[in-house]
Amino acid sequence: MFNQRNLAFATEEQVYYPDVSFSARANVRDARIYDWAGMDYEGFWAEEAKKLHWYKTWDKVLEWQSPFAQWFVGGKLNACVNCVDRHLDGWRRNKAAIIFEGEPGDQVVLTYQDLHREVSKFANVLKNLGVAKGDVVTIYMPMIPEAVIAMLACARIGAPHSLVFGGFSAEALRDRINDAEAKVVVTTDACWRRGKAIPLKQNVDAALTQCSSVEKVVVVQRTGSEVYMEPGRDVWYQEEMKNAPVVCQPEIMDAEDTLFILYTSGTTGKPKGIVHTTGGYLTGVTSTHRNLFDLKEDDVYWCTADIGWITGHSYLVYGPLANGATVFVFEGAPDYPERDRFWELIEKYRVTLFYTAPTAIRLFMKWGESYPAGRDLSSLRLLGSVGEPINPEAWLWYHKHIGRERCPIVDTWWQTETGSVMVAPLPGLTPTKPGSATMPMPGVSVDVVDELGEPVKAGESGYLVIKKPWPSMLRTVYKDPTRYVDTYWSRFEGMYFTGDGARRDEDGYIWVLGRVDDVINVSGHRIGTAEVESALVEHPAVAEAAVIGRTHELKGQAVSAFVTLREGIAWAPELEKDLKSHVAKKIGGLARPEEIICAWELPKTRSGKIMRRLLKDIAEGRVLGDTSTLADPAVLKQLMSR
Ligand code: 6R9
Repeated sequence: MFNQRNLAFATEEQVYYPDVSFSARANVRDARIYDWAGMDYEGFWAEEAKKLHWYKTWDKVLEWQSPFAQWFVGGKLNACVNCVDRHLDGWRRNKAAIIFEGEPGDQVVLTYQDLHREVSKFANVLKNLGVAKGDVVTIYMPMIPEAVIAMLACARIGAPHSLVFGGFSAEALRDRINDAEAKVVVTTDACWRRGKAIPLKQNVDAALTQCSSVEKVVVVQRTGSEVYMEPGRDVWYQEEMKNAPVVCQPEIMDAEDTLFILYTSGTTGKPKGIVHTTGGYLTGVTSTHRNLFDLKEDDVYWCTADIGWITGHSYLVYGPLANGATVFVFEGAPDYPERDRFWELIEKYRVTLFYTAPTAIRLFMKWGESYPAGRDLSSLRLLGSVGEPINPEAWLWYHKHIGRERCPIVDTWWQTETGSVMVAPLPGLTPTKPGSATMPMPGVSVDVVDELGEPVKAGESGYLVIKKPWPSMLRTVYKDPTRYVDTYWSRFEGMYFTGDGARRDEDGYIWVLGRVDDVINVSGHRIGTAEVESALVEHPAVAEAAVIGRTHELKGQAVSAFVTLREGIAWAPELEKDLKSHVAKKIGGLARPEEIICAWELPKTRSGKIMRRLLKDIAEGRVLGDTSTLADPAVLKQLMSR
């Protein structure tokens, strides 16, 4: 197959082959894995599932009532037991599960045994606060060990968690708490960001003025900032943990019980609660983590993604811990106190596997190679990329200046909805091409199809779809199965539509081109144009708004907004500033528009649809595409002459 060195590639000059010595020791070295997983994907996934700890094995691998799937039907397990308890029997109990460094430089090491104790205690704290199996717990925390502990404690007692990224605003938090009807919120007083304490508890307080479901708030003391504690509602983590019992029997969960909900932006204003279940999700993330990162017992694995995103869930918590890995967790920013902080950490902790995002790599490129060059990165043996298409220049820079031309790069395409990686090279097998996520993972049926759902020919572009169910797939949109069907399963008959466009090259390699729907990918984070638009029109000065993603050198895409103002309101630089902070307040800093352009009218079709395509051309300074359906050409003139 393609791992043969004599295989001819149509684009030979761009091909990077796995190093022979790496391949010889790789976890996956037999290319026939693709064939047999392809012939019997249910059998393949069942074999992967058997590597987990089950109280009871399943009666049936897959129950598929399209588009609703159940995997490992009748199987019983607990995700926390798989991530923690099962490593306690042998020597691994004294292995570091988490090595943490905070932004100020504080360090914590938790062995698997330590993790077991802390998780069990916190599970008891949650129970004591009234959390029972099935109750949702919202976690709004920075990257500290207590966030991992809180997630695993929820999993232990069968309480689905819902993480909300710490950069989200009080209002975004409120909406997510209300949609999930969370009973308890776990947060911190504040978090460290470039030497400053950024309040989190304050946002929780603001959110909770409009959340009736929340009964208790647990506050981890992180920065020591002064916070308000509501009597009868708010408790300190450190206080509760003091006397919590160390034994907590895990709940025996059904394979299909919800493990967590995670909100993600879609094409309409309201974020979707993506539902992941226990058995299939854990199977998917554990298997892919082991195979993609070629995990060995003595690796130190670092995933820079925040725990509030799916990458943090799957490849910082569940996948690596289920595999008994040593996970490095870092709270801070890459440029604080210096621009070599990441490389300093790799040198200091001898990190071997490093997983980050293209947006970070482009930033490192901009800062220059002297920062990594000054550090010993010889411990690294594999690099990963996730979150957005990686441009070939960034890939080559990563390969040369971080991997020092020794480390394979796994460019991993996947989504919150897919739960685990769907398209990526296997590091010991797959020759890579800079910028291509290469090919579907074993047992996964990804294809690129045209408007009619027919596979595109080699060299052509189309829509990225998934044709068969997979264990870690989302099961539904929380409380909205219709939206699940409409969003993902209605575009093409019997196929899951990813929302991404892709090209398949002459060698069959997949090149993901980015979103083809109304989702903007800013620094690897998804933002719905509709969310930003509705935030803008809520502002008293704005009559109408259209938001697009335009190409941005560092962020991949940036939010660009076009607005028309209400009668009598004049455009001014202060208003632009005010609108930007209004969006940040409504959604979070990530969604803050890069620029806001004021127009007297937005370009629309004769049927009244805003022509975002033209706005994109304007924002990117391109020659305008087809304008024949435009209702009033004068509108464009004004926008162009800005
Ligand atoms: C894991 C994650 C999903 C969207 C996805 C796509 C983009 C992610 C990518 C990639 C090209 C990669 N994306 N990884 N595009 N190459 N390796 O990022 O999940 O936050 O849900 O975003 O991100 O557009 O559809 P999520």
